[in-house]
Amino acid sequence: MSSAPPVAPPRPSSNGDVRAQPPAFEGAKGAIPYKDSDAHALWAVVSLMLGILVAVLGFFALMMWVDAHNAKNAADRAAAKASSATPGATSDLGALKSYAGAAPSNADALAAAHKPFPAALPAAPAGPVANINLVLKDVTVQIAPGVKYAAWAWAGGAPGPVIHVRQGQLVKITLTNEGAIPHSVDFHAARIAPDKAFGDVMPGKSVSYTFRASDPGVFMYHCGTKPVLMHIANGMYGAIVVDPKPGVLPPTDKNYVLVASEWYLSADGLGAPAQFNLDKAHARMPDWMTFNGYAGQYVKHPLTAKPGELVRFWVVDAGPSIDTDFHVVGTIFDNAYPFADLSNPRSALHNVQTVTVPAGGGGVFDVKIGKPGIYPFVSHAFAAVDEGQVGLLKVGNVEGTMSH
Ligand SMILES: [Cu+2]
Repeated sequence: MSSAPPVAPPRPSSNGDVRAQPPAFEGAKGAIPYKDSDAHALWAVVSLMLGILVAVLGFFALMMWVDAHNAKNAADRAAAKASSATPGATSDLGALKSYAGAAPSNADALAAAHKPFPAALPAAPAGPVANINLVLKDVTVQIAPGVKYAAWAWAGGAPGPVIHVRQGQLVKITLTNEGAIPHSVDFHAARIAPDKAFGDVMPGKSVSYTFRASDPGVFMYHCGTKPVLMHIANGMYGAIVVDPKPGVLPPTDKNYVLVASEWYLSADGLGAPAQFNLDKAHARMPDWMTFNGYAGQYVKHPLTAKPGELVRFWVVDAGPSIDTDFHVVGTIFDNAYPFADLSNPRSALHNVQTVTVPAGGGGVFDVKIGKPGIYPFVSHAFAAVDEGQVGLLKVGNVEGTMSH
């Protein structure tokens, strides 16, 4: 902004007249004589500019007030909403009742009597075609000592049978639905149009499809009928191991398959069987988390190895929604194949402690343990351990139980 010229204010003359004071620089040599009309023009310009400045500042001040006012209104509305909400509406999640850890008095004896799901990898069928027959069935299963659950699962319960094929085999799936409602089966090991192969099968019907097991690894299979969350949570999942070509992976002494999953219960299941609770499943608030469908079954019935043997864990996380952070207490993975990618074993990880197996994914882990002892395997997201996702690997002929 330009400054006003140094014009002295008018002052009375000796005779009382008021006249303009000459500019201070009037005496400067070569100065242009100052005129009244020039001063008026200058004042007009200055006044105009001051006016514009005031208007601009005023505009911004108004905008700031509007912003502040809007923010205050928004805060008031939020506060009013919070204070006017009903207790039930704000505490829905808090109102979900957990049945985690529910157990009858004879739980220990029941756990000892429980026949554990066979974790040992079965042999792959010989020949170019692997024929797989799967039967879906509504069955009541035990998911923890004394805890019954009305499952939609497989003829043998949940998870479904471990399927073992070799890379390159043609896999022929025959699915029979003995359940009360439509179901289907989605194989993650397949590269196939899902709308053709994974369609619903009506109760009492069977369907067959084939796929080439071209990708080695361990993969989930599951019912893909809507709502998928409910069908998986009810037990409709399993694992398929696709062996890579011989010589690709280090040879093993023991192979164990673990399918991690979580259970969402409508009741404790100690009397009548519990059923699926959708609110808990949406909140990802399981009551039980398991390896192979039953909480802590390999604590009472440990998996075994001899000192120095190479043990391979083939892990699938069936979810439906929570990852498994796989870890073996007391050792380090000699080889880890994240996401069960066995197509390029040179990209495997070595000497790592914990590897996440995502829901709907797999992982392959090798351990070679020299010192006899009891080595727990867990999801190291430790709420999962409290809810049952834990087992023991007993190395050598040792006594005792878990340290964790
Ligand atoms: Cu289903």
